[in-house]
Amino acid sequence: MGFEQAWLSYRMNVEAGEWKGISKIYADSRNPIMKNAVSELQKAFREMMGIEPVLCSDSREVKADTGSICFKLDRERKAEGYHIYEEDGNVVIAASSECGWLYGVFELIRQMQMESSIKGMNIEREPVMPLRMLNHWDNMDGSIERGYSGNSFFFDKDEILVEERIVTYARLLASVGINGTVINNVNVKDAATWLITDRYFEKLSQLSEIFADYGIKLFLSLNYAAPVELGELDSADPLSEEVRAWWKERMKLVFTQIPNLGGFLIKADSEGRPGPFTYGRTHADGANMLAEAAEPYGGLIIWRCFVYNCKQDWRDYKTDRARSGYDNFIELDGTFRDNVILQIKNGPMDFQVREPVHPLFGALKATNQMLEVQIAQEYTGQQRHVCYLIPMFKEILSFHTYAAEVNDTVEDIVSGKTFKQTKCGMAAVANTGNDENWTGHDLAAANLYGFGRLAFDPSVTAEELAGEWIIRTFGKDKEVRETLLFILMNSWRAYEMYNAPLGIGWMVNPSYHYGPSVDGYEYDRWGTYHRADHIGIGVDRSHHGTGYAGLYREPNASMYDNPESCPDELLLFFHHMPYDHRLRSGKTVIQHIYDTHFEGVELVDEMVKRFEGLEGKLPDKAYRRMLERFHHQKEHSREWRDQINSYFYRKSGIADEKGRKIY
Ligand code: GCV
Repeated sequence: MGFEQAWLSYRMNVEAGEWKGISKIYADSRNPIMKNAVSELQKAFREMMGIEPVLCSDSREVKADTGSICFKLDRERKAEGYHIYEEDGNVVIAASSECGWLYGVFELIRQMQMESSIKGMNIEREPVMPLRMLNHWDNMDGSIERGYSGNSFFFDKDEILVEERIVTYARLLASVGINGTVINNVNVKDAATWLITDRYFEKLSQLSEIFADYGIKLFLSLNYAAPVELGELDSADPLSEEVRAWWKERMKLVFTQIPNLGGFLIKADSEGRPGPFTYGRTHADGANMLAEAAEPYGGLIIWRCFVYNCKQDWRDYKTDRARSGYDNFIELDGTFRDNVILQIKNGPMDFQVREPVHPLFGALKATNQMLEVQIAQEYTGQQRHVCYLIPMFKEILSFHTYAAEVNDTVEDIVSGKTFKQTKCGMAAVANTGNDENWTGHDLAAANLYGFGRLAFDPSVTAEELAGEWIIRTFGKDKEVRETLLFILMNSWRAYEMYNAPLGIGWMVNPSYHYGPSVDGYEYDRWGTYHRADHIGIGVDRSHHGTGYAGLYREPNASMYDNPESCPDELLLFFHHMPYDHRLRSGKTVIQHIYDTHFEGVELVDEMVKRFEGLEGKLPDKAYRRMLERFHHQKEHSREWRDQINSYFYRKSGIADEKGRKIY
């Protein structure tokens, strides 16, 4: 399938005379990263201004010039950081490494697209989070677990694809500062177990080389039971000498055969995947065994904390899936090797439209940590509904954990500020596939764009990111900008309004997680309940219930524990409340449910109406793709509204104060 260039389409016309005055680029482009940087710059000038600055290799001439771009070595600067400034009418990009120059080039192109003035330009940046990664859940048969934009562009029929698209993929990632990617699903099965064997080394090295030339490290998801499943040993016990020796040999082979490999991501003892529990060992035993073997090659072991008992009996009111990540890992704090990073989902459940921040953030003090978010919209409309997630990520990053007097937010922790760590960062479960526009819904690309930019620089607002993404993708037209900004900035709020109420989550169809099914998970064995009856709804996670609220540091623990101080939007996550309980907003729980469901649909109608006004102002193909999805969202939001409202009307017997139609 063909593919578009997303925000690197360079389809807009840059008019500004200052930019048009650039006539030379001074660069030594022998290094492959520099070669890519320079050719990107040339492409941008050519496509947006129709000019071809001359490439000169001798930078001594630059002094006598104006209207040129040149690259300068600045050894003081951190790797990946850059300083762009104007000097005597020339643009200088100073950095200490090729990656810094590459990021500087993408920054300059961004400034060009925003038509910022060159005169007096002075931009200094370095990435706030050391690791900024994508996690693809791509299977080797070409399918993607929770993929909503076509098939994999990495794999097909158990083979690795190395196609032209990969280069554009790498450009897109580098342009927003993403520096690592895990290309295969964390559920490693069948052929994927063989990725660490010579069956796939050649293709993997080709991929890793393409990525390396854009400053990106290749990572793989690993099958914990590989020694057994590859038929070489009878055990994967992390304390067995034989198993440890096997991994040492394997890591030596893999790291020497795949240059630029960054390391491995592991899902163990979770949802049926094997892990150290099989041998009565801890997650630290498992992670440390792999880390010791990968350490000589600078390899990282990224170990996921998504571990829970997925077979809870509904009569059991004490077991709580939300607690399990914490309970499984807290005792292990400080016992992991230095090249292990624990990767923690943003919330304790699973990427719901609203969850509290995972309590491990702020609790773990002596362990490298990474935040995992999901831009694949598994529970937030599957890239058929528009749901711009950056405002949610901003809230998560700015959450105060109270783990320290200062620098105590999630952002501080995963940037290494709180506990002085260098191996930390943020990963997003990717939303890409081989659809022409990469992300199914054209507007879902704003999540990919925003995620990368945010991990590099969390100080940017969600609105700024949306605004610049719109300009870079669709150009400068004012109406286009204002309309799409309105849609993006209201989309998460709208989705939350017609979805499960007040933080309770999970009212989706089990297994494929799309569309409303209030009781779908209530009568399932996965321990994800809402516990609604005719009097009230919610899970008691206070000290009277599962005690989950107490896992946070004070004052968060007390705030969540008490229904009077618990924020409305999370009330039912923490408490079982009667329908006539008055929220802090002044509304009763039941009236809140009705109102938000009606208002959510009205907001979608408004978004669709405004979108339809853009006909003729957007590229036709993109407009039609989006229009089809908007029409679906309009219908589907009504289904959500009606199912949720009638369910609670029938359960509670309480009528809507405003007398609207509830079935
Ligand atoms: C890759 C959820 C998803 C699964 C996913 C899992 C995980 O349960 O529904 O598809 O598996 O999370 O994050 O490992």
